[in-house]
Amino acid sequence: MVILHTKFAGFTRTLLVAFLIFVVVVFLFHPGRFAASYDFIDKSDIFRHLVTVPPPENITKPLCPMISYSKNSSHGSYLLDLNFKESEISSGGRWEPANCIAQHKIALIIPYRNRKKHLSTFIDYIHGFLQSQFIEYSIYVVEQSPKLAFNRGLLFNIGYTWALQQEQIPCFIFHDVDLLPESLENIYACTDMPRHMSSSVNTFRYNLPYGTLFGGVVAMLQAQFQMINGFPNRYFGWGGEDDDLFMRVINKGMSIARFAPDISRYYMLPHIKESSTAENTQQLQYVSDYQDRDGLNDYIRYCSVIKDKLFPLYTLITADLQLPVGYEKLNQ
Ligand SMILES: [Mn+2]
Repeated sequence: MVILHTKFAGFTRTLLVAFLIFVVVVFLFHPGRFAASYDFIDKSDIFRHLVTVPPPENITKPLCPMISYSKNSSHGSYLLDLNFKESEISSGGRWEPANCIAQHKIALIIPYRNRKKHLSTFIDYIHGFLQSQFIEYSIYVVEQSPKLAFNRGLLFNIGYTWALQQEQIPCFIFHDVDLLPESLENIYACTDMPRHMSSSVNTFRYNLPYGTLFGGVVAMLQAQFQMINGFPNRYFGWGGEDDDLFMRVINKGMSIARFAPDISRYYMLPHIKESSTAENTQQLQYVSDYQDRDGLNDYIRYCSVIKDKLFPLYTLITADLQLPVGYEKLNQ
């Protein structure tokens, strides 16, 4: 009896240990472990927050249909199979629906260097995506010359200003070249608050790593972008400029909007992850000091030559950058 009891106890202990190991493993690898839960606009409220283009006075065509949001959306878990006809796209990557009046008009701004494969994959995908949503759009790729470290924020400021010189655009989408939207419910349009569109990315197991993340894909109205003085120009190298942008929005009394996680899904084209630059992280504590003088209103000091070239599927803006006088003293 005693022997039996000990054997039984040993077995229970083994079971218990196995169970505890199981719990720990589940805890460590659970997809939600690093998730920051976030507020988002309820599907039934999205139309109330979207900012549409007012239709022209005498309309000859019907307005394009809006996306219908179903309660249980069957979101794509991977990339969509979409098509477009190159012959229907105007030189420089412009398009508008032929048979209806678009309710959204955007410019897509994409900072770029050395990612040829990503660029062609992105461009081929996004035309079909935007056309399925009946968006009137133009695509601007802003390429930085090789000599200085990559400056994502500065390239956005350059692309924004250049696009506005070509045409009147109410809504801008600032887009990384390696992110592909997975759901057609993720409408490429602006909301009454600056909008973070890429809150569920596959490389983060479709979770938001931290609540103030404002990188990847962001949509802003012209007025919102002007109000925050655009992106900062001083961030060379990887990281920081997106957190700076978030603080700019908050400093001006706005907040950010997001859509539900199942709508905001993105697939990131594979690349080696870079690590953030120490100077970039340090600058973040001074954003409110320099926000009004570092941004849209002084980016030109960083530019020597800017030119554009119209390709069939996009406009390429090439920017030759320089460090402005006094740049070394910025952080002293
Ligand atoms: Mn990336």
